Amino acid sequence: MSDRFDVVSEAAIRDGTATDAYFLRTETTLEATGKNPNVVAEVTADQFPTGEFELLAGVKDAAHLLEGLPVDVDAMEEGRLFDGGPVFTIEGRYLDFARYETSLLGFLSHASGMATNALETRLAAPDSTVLSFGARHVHPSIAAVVERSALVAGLDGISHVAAGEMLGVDASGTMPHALLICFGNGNQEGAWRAFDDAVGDDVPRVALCDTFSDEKDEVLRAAEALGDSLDSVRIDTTSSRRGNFRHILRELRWELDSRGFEDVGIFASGGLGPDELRELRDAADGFGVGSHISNADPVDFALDIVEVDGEPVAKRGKLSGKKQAYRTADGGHHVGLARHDAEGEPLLQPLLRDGELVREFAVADAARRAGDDAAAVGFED
Ligand code: PCP
Repeated sequence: MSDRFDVVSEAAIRDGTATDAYFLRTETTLEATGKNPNVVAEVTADQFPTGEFELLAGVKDAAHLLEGLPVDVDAMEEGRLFDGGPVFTIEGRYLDFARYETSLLGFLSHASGMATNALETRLAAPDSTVLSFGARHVHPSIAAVVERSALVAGLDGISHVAAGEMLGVDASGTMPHALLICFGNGNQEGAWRAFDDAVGDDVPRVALCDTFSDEKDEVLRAAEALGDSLDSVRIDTTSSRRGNFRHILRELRWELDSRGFEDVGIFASGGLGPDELRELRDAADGFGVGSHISNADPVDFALDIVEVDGEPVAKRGKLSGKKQAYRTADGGHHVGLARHDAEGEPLLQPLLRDGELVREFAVADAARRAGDDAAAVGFED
C-alpha cells in the first residue's frame, strides 16, 4: 500500500486483499465448515434485455485479475455491446475466486460505463477527429483506464502522456491557457510563435484562441502569426462567455476562409458531449471531450452464483442456470440457458481455461468490434 497517495497497489489487487471484508469473512466461515462448492457465477447488469445497449470494456484487466486461479472463465469480447444477461462467467470452486469479486466488478463496471459514453460520443460525430481530454477529472492512477475505454469506443486519440505510454499511443494536445497567460495579454502571438519554434515537427501547430480576447480576433491573429505553419485553432470558450457556440465556430470558418486560410482546421473543446457534437459536427473539424466520458456512471454490474454443484440456484431477483448471450441476425440480444441451443452468434467465449489466458487483447480490434456492433444493433448516438 502506498503511503504517499491513496492508491491501492497492484499487489493488493492481485492477492485479493483489494476486496470487501465480508468476502474474507466468508472465506473464513467456509473454510471452518469444510464447504467449498463448485459454482457457476455470472457478471450481469440487467437480467433481461431492456433495449438499452452498453459497451463492454475492462475485460483485459479482469482477465489478468483471475489469471492463474484454477477457474474457467468465459466472457464477451471488449468492444461488444450487451443488453441484459451475463457478460462474464466464472466456473470453479467458490473459495478460489470469492475475494476477487470486488476488483472484478470495479474493472468491468467503470471501464464499461466510460466506454459506453465514449461510443455515444464517437457516433455523434463519426467523421470528426474526437480526442479524449478527461483524464484530469479522475484519480491519476486510473488515467489509463479512462483513455483505454475511450479508444475501445473508437476515439481517435488521448491526451494523457503516461496512459499513452502504457497503451502505445502518442498523447495529443498542444497548449493550455496557462501558456498564453505566461506570455501575457496582448502577446498571444509571442506564445504561439514560441510554441512553433520550440516543439518538435511531429507536433501539430494548434493555437489556442480564446484566452484574452474575442475568438475571431485571436484566430485571425494566430493565422497571421504562424501563416502556413498553422494547422488548426482550438476554441475552448468558457461557458460564461459562450453564447451561441455553433455561431462562433461558423463565423470563424467564414473569416478564415475569406482570408485564404481554408486549410486551417477548427477544433472545439470544453463541456462537450454527444448532443453538442451533433450540433457542432459540421461547424468544426475536431473535438476534445473530457467529462462526458471520464465522469460516466459505472455500469451497475453484480456477480451472482447461478449454479451450485451443477444445480441451478440464484438469489431472489436473479435468473438461475448458466447462460449464454447471442447476437441475433436482426441485431437483437438474446439471453438463454447455455445448455439449450439458440439461433445467433454466441457472445460469451473462452477467456481463461484452468487459469490460463486463451485470448489476446488489442484495442484496435475492440474499437472495430464496437463500430460493427453499434451498426448491427442500431446503437443510438
Ligand atoms: C479543456 C476544457 C476542459 C478540458 C479540456 C476537458 O481544457 O477547458 O477543462 O474537457 P471537458 O470540459 O469536456 O471535461 P483547456 O482549455 O486546456 O483548459 P485550461 O483552461 O486548463 O487551459
